[in-house]
Amino acid sequence: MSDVSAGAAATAKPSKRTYRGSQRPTWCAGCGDYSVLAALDKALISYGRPEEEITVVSGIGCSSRFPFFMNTYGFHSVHGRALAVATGLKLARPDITVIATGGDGDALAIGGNHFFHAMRRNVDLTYILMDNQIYGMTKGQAAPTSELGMKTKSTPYGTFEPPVDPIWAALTMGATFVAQTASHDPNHMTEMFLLGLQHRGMSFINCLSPCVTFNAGMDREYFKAHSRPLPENYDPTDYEAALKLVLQARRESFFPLGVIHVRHEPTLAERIGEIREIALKKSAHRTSVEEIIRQFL
Ligand SMILES: Cc1ncc(C[n+]2csc(CCOP(=O)(O)OP(=O)(O)O)c2C)c(N)n1
Ligand code: SF4
Ligand SMILES: [Mg+2]
Repeated sequence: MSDVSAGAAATAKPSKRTYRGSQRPTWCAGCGDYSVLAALDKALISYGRPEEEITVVSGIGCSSRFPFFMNTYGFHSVHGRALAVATGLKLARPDITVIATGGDGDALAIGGNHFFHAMRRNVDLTYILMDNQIYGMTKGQAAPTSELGMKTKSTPYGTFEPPVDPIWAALTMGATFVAQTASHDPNHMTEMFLLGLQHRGMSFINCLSPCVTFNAGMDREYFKAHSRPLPENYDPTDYEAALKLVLQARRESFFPLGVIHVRHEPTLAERIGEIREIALKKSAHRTSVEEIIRQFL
């Protein structure tokens, strides 16, 4: 579990009503984000932490509306800054479970800087990226994950930049749990979210979640047809195998679904704790600030 105390303080057994907020989602009918919300809800029921020990942090976008629809604490922050806020929160309150949610634009365009550094810092967070390969909220501009040549409102003649692969980015920047799932498979999503919540360290879960309004070509059927489960003998602890898999997926144009990589390393909070200990010991033998000032007088 992410925290040893997880679940221990639960007063009542979580139910369908525990984590669901009273506000009904305002997404378009058929939006993939509905299934993501339902799957997160189920994963949290299995995880079993009381709702007041969980915070959902987001940036801006359709997918970033998540905190409104949850009965946990929530922080609807600034576009591209979900991971910065979530990192600060986790450092200040390492005892709580912090979940970050958002879209491909939020994570990889305006938030790209924060994405890379949160991955390499191994912050103990669960980050759910709803990848619809478009800017949904602003009505259909190209996103960093949009396919090369895709025509959108901002690219009427087709995109000319190769897409960012979120799995490759997370793996190479150091995330210690990397998974991919899809909103057409709710049970798989629930399983991935639960494993992500239980992992201690940065859990990155890319979730193929169609925008039926502004990227109708990449709908549920498209993602279904282009997804493949991982081979039976796949070992997610083998980092090189994970890199090879992602390269193969890119060559053969498929989305691998499952836990692509997992390993265990100290988290950011643990590393900072160790440094604090060393610094405190050293400072015990140091000259005081007043003494230094006196020397200059
Ligand atoms: C600083 C800033 N720049 C730009 C915007 C406009 N904006 C709002 S949401 C968004 C992109 C949303 O796309 P994505 O993150 O993929 O989320 P989706 O709506 O697709 O779920 C943009 C550019 C903003 N709100 N704030
Ligand atoms: S615009 Fe797209 S991403 Fe936004 S709610 Fe509608 S279908 Fe979902
Ligand atoms: Mg998007």
